[in-house]
Amino acid sequence: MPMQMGFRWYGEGNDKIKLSDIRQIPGVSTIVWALHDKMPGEIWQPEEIKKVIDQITAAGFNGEVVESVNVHDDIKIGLPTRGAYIDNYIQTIRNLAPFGVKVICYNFMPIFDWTRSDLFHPVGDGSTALYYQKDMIQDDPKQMADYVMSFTEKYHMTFPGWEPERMAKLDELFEKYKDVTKEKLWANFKYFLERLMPVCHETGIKMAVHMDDPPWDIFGLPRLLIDAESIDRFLQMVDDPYNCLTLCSGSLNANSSNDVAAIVRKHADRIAFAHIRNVKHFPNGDFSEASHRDCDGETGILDILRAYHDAGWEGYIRPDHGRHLWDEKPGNVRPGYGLYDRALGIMYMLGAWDLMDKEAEAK
Ligand SMILES: [Mn+2]
Repeated sequence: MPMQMGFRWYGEGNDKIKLSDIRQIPGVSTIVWALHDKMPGEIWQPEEIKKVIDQITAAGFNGEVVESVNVHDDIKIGLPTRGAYIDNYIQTIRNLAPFGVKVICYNFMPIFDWTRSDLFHPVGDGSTALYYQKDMIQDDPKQMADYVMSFTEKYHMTFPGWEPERMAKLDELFEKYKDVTKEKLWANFKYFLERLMPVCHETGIKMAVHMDDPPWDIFGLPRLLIDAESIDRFLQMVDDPYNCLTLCSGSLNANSSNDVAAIVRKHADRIAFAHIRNVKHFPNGDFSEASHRDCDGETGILDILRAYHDAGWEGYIRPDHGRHLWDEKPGNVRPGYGLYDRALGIMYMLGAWDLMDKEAEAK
């Protein structure tokens, strides 16, 4: 079985892109989905899951990858209440299994999910992309949260990991995390995974942690999955075939010294899900997201694809963020999740992959 191409879809009424649009992109087998109205810690109920899976399968896809089932802050902080939230997480895994789900993507980042200073930054060719201005994300978490949340208010759009209910309690959250050192966060992470592994074996669902984005501490909050060394530590910490990675090339390569292809070669068997995103770096430390074409950034997209191909890798893959093209602008597109650039990214990846297949056949 070759790699399986996926496309992230936010669900009916929550995404302007229709499943019938995605159907016209060659090679997509898997819709990467979630119940986006669920708060971290809530159980996903079978009837809610069924409703989305029915839409996905009716459109000719499978719904084998969920991104994300978010982890409640109390689990990351290690509060006594974590037990009940882990029980809920386990129940959600059990509820997803009968619907054919194979991989759950999640992250273990304190408070903030992905972080950017500009969601619609001009790339220079008329398109826009997510942008990280280093000096804007240093001191004041509220400024950044307010900026991201301003899109929520203006366009009636919520972002995963940026739930208004959580962001309203930012001070309280920072206070709760104040004693959570990096080592404590690692320990809480291990505790969580060790409780999940038996149910993963039982249900056949792999837990695939997303890399921290960007891969460094922000606002004094520790971040764990940032480089090759921390990935080694993570995989050894819970050395189980169901404890896997969502290897996000763009998250890791925000630090340009991270060699994503080398990580693929070392750990292909533990990568359940691949995100392909290209990053363009600037000398002052800022970076912009870029098209998937290798030469448009420094991430090494072709080397990464070759590493997966050489490994005979059979996991799920998707274009990660794309630029906003043509008529895609604030108000009609989810930042990073337009239709066009992600479709172009898929064609780029499939082009490279098909050629590698042909070369391998000819040998
Ligand atoms: Mn990603």
